[in-house]
Amino acid sequence: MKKQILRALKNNKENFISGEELSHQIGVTRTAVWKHIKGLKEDGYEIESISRKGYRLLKEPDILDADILEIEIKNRYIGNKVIHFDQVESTNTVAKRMASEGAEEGTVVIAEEQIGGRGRLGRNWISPKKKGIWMSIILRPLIDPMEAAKITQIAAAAVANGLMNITHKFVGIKWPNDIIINNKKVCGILTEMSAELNCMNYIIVGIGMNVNMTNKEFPEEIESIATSIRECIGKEVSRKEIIKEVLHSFEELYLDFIQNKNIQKSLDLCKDYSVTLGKEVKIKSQHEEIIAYAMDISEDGQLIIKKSTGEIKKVLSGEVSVRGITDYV
Ligand code: BTX
Repeated sequence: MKKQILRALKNNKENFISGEELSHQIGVTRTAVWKHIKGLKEDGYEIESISRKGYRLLKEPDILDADILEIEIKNRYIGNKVIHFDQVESTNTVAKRMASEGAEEGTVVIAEEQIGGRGRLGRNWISPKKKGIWMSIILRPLIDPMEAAKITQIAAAAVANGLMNITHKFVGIKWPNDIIINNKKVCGILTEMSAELNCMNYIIVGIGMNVNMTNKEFPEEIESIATSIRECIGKEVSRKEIIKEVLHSFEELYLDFIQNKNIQKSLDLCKDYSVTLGKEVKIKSQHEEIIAYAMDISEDGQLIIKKSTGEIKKVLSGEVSVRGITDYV
């Protein structure tokens, strides 16, 4: 009911809508309308009420309400269903469980706080309460598991694109999964999958983005390598607006890949935004550490490097640090 009232207020943002009209539209008494308006005000919505005129929505709070996000994310698939938690271990873990229980493609799991947020290779991802966007998207693409790396590239392109639209600052992609502003990490992407030999069950794309924390609020272990959108543009930003931009961009690029088999748009964005290409990189794998020159990103999302011996090689994953970016060690 609250959702319907909010939808009506949002559709009428500039104007007043009378209690009578609301009760008529939604099919409840005027007292019920009044109670729900009261509830919305308690949730932080600023609603002007004037007798004989009705109600008018003035300002919305930056809360991540699943109902509201479902109304406002105007995508075909991605974000049509949003599941919101106050606190989880990891949204990727929750999303994996839901995907294995049959959750539909495009479902987005989002949390205010993660107490066991994960990065790659078992590293942790710091995810303080209400300060960032900690979300996971469930996908069911009919692709070969070997192609999973492309999904990370699509996500990186979507995040960079979405953030550029919001910040109007230079946003960089450090291949394959970090988004960088001012040489520091503002967002990380963790892609996980469940697959059989040559068929994909599901993919989870986890996106962790520092939004409204100040530099001082980062714990010591990451304060020199991490930044937030707020630090970058000098004011608090609506997490909801960022989510909408990023998911919108993601859907466009993902559908182009799934329906038209076209990854080119995403790859072009990854190359345009890249802070890796044309730089000296250090690649650490289990057995070796290579210093090389980053030349290009291949069709399948791999990094093409040139070693000092002249040998050209493709790198699928591994630890890549880029000279000039603060975590170059
Ligand atoms: P990564 O392995 O590339 O980066 C992890 C490293 O990044 C850590 O070891 C630490 O040095 C640094 N780090 C940790 N927290 C932060 C932070 N908040 N900001 C900047 N740097 C940090 C990157 O892995 C992939 C991260 C994905 C996170 C999302 S959140 C939603 C979803 N759920 C989940 O558990 N993980 C994903």
